[in-house]
Amino acid sequence: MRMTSYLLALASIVLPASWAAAASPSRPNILFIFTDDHARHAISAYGSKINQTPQLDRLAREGMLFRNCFCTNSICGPSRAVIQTGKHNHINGMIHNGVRFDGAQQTFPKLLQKGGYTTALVGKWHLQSDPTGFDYWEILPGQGRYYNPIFETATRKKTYPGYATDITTDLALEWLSNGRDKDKPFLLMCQHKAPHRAWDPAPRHLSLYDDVTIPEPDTLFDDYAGRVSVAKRTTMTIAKHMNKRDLKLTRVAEQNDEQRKLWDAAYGPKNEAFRTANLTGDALVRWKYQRYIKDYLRCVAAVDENIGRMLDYLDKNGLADNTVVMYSSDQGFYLGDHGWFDKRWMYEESLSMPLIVRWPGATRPGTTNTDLVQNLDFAETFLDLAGVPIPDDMQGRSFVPLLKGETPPDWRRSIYYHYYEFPGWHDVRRHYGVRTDRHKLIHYYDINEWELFDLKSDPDEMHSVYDDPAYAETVKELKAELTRLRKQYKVDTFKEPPPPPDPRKVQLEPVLHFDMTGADETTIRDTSGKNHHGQREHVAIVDGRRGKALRFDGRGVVQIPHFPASLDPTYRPLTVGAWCKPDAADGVLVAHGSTMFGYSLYLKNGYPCFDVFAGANPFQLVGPEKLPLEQWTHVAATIDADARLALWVNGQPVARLDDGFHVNDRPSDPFSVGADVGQPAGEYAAPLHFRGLIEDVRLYWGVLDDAAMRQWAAP
Ligand code: SGN
Ligand code: CA
Repeated sequence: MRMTSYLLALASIVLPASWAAAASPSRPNILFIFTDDHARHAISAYGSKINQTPQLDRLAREGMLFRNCFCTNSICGPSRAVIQTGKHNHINGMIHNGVRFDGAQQTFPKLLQKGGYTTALVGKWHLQSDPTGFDYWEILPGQGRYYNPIFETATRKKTYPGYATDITTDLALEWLSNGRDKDKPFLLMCQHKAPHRAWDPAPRHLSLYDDVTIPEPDTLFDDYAGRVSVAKRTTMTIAKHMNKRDLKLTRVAEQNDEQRKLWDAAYGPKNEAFRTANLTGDALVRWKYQRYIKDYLRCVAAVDENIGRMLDYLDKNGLADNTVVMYSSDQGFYLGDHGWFDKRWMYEESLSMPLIVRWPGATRPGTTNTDLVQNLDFAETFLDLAGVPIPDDMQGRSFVPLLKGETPPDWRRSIYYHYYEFPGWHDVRRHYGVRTDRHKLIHYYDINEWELFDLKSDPDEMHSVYDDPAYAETVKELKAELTRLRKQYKVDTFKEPPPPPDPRKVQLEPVLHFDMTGADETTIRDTSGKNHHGQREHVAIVDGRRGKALRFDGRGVVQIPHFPASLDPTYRPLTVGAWCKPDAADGVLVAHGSTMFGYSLYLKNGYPCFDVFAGANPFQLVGPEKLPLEQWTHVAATIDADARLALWVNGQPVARLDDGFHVNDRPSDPFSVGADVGQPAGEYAAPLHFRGLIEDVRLYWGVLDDAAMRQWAAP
């Protein structure tokens, strides 16, 4: 543990009154203030170059700031599950956000409750199952929303007018005042949604930072040379992967009239100026960065103010001295660093968690700790603070000694990290790794690529030295350390779900073919032999171009109701298409999924279009010419193994996009023909019924070669 002399001097002034007097009080209250995606480099106590956080700074001044706190898995649900259990995700089950946390397992709130604490949780939870171990809980369902949020308890749902960060604090304070059993020490987990995407600021902060330019990170224009091959294939760049909602070029749906007015007054003129400026290239990236970072920091400003409200409440109600206040966030975040937003990677910006703890009477005010700690240690620390025994099966270690200024000689020298959410949002490959105070070794095990960073000479992790002979010994040592950690934490025996098939290895074969032979009253038979039979509603079978065709009258659809795994387009190269004879200029030929994950081949104003959505990132191709009405045309779309998109009309490519993307996770809505059921998988309002004839519908997991495409499209 280190302390600057300035802080030491400060501490010696403050100590006699508050520190020496109360010798480590037993069973303190615990206030855990937790945010979502708040990176350390957006906290001035951590040296932020982009904002001021006076209330967090106050907490740091009065407590201990941890410079080396890291998550075990840089994603929301998993981080929360680790905190609940004190165990790595392969043990608590929550390896990624798609899992439902098993709340029946041992968690620290339950142990505190048994140990005589009264416990409460408000705000973001995001573990899918109901919270357990709390006397009171009131949470945002799923991700929750910023404006007029809905909160739910075990028995009811309620919409609260206002802004989520304020309301979460209101609920927390209300419980402190009137909800809790005042005869018991309390645990209060106050968990904000902010500053999570889509970074919607409070009405009072909509114009904050309007008059300044926020400094750009040095790595905003990273080209990913010198890093793992897949670094450039991630869909989380400021340049290409921010949607209109992120950039506030569309409104927030949940606002009331008054909020909308303020919103329009703030963004309206700024958006107008943006539209007339017609920015392109780097200037456009810079504009997006400013828009993004300002909204992010506006959300942080509301968090900081609300932390101030909580601290003031403790002061005014005589609770400050016997309450441990701990501030953290589920993981870090890219604030334009490496050109990105989001998290997931084991690189510093998203691996790091802020951790500031104020423990009057035990922790020396204004101190800094540099030992390696993790969210894996939070549960153990809370139990230790409360004097409740720490179960042997927990995998972290209480940092109470660190808070008292004593680092045990056998404190950990390395941390283990493991990210699993692939396929999924933003396309970050699964990886595990080890970090010491100096080095970081990462293994992208699905593709068997490694990275090694020397954090001393390359703190921004711009150049992997894995292949540098000068580091051969370090690689050897760290590999041994990884093996040791994987054994210690029992990762080596864990069986995880297989990754999606390598697109290059997928064989070309039709997986669905509707040629309309063998159709009956309710079913369209799949003649590919793969049994992807479709259900038809309001669709007639009529004579077509060569054989039989489907006749759509503006309300019909053919869909495959249950989701066969064999139709999952995740990371697959594909060819999809049909012959069509449209009677109207708009209509869906084939669609699967939604604007989260999915694809759609359709006509808009007569133009053929192909949309692909990869984690809400839109990729779109539009043909240069309208399709003739009442004439047969062959339309198809392809995504190849390198995720290049193409749109084909009559066997010829008419539009291409070289940096497109695969559909990167399982679409939620069915595969459909003649309309898009459920949420739209294209930029239109669903169902966008087709009118006219469709025949010879085919889907392949692979790209047809030119000859095969021409044959299918032959008149
Ligand atoms: C949402 C976001 C993603 C984010 C995940 C996970 N998209 O899906 O950008 O990575 O949550 O975040 S959004 O368009 O819906 O905002 S987490 O905090 O829940 O792990
Ligand atoms: Ca998060």
